[in-house]
Parts: sequence; structure tokens; C-alpha cells
Amino acid sequence: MEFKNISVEIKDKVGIVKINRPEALNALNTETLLELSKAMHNLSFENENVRVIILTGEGKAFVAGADIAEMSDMRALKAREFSHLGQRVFHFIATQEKPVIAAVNGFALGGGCELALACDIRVASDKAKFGQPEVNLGVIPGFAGTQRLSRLVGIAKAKELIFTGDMIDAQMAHSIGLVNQVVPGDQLMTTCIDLANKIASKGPTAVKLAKTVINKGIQADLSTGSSYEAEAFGLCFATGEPKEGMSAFLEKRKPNW
Ligand code: CO8
Repeated sequence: MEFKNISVEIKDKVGIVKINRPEALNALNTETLLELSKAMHNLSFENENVRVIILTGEGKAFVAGADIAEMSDMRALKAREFSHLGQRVFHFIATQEKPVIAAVNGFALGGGCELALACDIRVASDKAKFGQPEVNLGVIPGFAGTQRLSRLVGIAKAKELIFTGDMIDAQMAHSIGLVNQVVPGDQLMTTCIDLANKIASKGPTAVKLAKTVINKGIQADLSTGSSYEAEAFGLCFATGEPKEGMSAFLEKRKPNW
């Protein structure tokens, strides 16, 4: 796949998508969002070998937000359309079945923080910075940040970050539960690739169903969520994977999925 603003690399069972517009700190314009959408659809649906996806950015930013130059002369309907476009792309990332790890290499601001929030796991470089600075520009988060941030870190912290527009460092992001772990910048990609390979070595259908059930269940009451779990637990047995996983355990060998 050839793109202008992103690159895609496949390493064994891991797909690595890099936003590559460093001259604009990887800001998301319409073209980049459409390319990201295409790459994610391709890795999700047309590349069976790929089991885990890593999303990262080139240079000193993960993504410094939606493209302010593009947004600056938008009118209401165009702005709403742009918001819907970003929300659809991020919703796809969040809900397609393969796990997505955000390797947050630098600034993750506005739409960039929202992109990281749409991923399943966030690993941050110690140089990363997070924030929802939209109020500085007279707007609010538009790629579902008001919703995903509050669900992840709680309403009080989300309101503080969104109302003040403050930037926080990776350690603070870790302490409020916004990121899973913080690592030295030069170890970010190896950490994420190791994590991705570990996940990719597990039962592939089990991992996909676990993602789906956690995502669906968190929106539901405990009893409804538990029933999703039971359905998905049963569905695992529609593949040969439980048989292989359990035989491998009993035969003291690694499973061959
Ligand atoms: N959009 C467009 N260009 C950007 C953006 C951006 N979000 N961020 C940085 N750039 C550009 C700069 O304009 C600059 O370009 P040039 O070299 O041509 O002047 C280049 O990237 C480098 O940036 P800086 O010189 O500013 O780099 P610094 O290291 O000095 O500062 C910062 C880095 C602190 C990250 C700074 O660039 C900054 O504050 N950027 C803006 C961050 C921001 O406000 N992001 C939120 C944007 S709003 C948003 O994301 C809303 C999402 C929902 C949209 C809903 C649809 C309507």
C-alpha cells in the first residue's frame, strides 16, 4: 500500500502504521484520516496474517491534533462532517477485532490524544505529552475525546483536562490511567513489538473475541455483559483453537494456531 501521509510495514504477525507528516507534527487532515482508514481496513480485513496492529507517529509527535490549518476556515456543516469522519475512522479502529497498540512517541494532543484513546493499549515514550487543548482554539474535542477520555480516566480528571487544555507528561498520564506503561523513548518500538508479538502468539480468535466482549460489555450492565461473554466463550469452540490450546498444554508444547 502506497500512501502520502502514512506508512505501513508488516513484521511477521504485526502491522505497523506510522503517521508520517512530521512537518505538521502529524496533524490529521482529511487526506490523512482517509489514508488511515484505508490502511486499517486493509490490515483488519485483508491481511489474515496480521494479528496485532501498532499505531505510531514519525518525528517528535504521535499526532499533534486535527489539522488546524484545514479547520480554520470551516463552516458549521463542514466542521460537523469532519468530526463525523474522524469519529468513524476512530470507531473502526476501536471496534475492529484486532488489538491496536498506540506507541505514543511524542505529542498526543487533541485529535492525537483521541486517536490514542481509540486504541486498546497505550505505551508512551517518556517524552510523550498528552492533552486536549481544543478550548484554546475555541472548540471542544470532536473525535469522541469527551466520551472516551471520561470513560478511561473518570469524569473529574477528563473535565479538568478538557476545561483547562493543559498538557500532561507521560508519567502523569500513567498515574491517571491514560497510558498502560511509560518506557524510555529509544525502547518504545521494541517494547510495543514485544507486546504485540506476545499477544499475537495467543489464541487468535480468543484475543479478537476478548476485545469485542470487553468493548461491548463496558457499555452494558454486568448481567448483559456477562451474557456477551458466555456467547463469545462458546463461539471460541467453533474454531479448532481451544482443542489445539488445550492439547498443547497437556502435551507440554507450544500451541500451533
Ligand atoms: N495542525 C496543523 N499544523 C500543526 C498542528 C496542528 N494540530 N500542530 C503543529 N502544527 C504545525 C505548526 O503549525 C508548525 O508548522 P510550520 O513549521 O509550518 O510553522 C509545525 O507543525 C511545527 O509546530 P511548532 O513549530 O508549533 O512546534 P513546537 O515544538 O514549537 O510546538 C506543539 C509543538 C506544542 C505541539 C504546538 O505545535 C501546538 O500547540 N500544536 C497544536 C496542538 C493543538 O492545539 N492540537 C489540537 C488541535 S484541535 C483538535 O485536534 C480537534 C480534534 C477534533 C476535530 C473535530 C472536527 C471539527
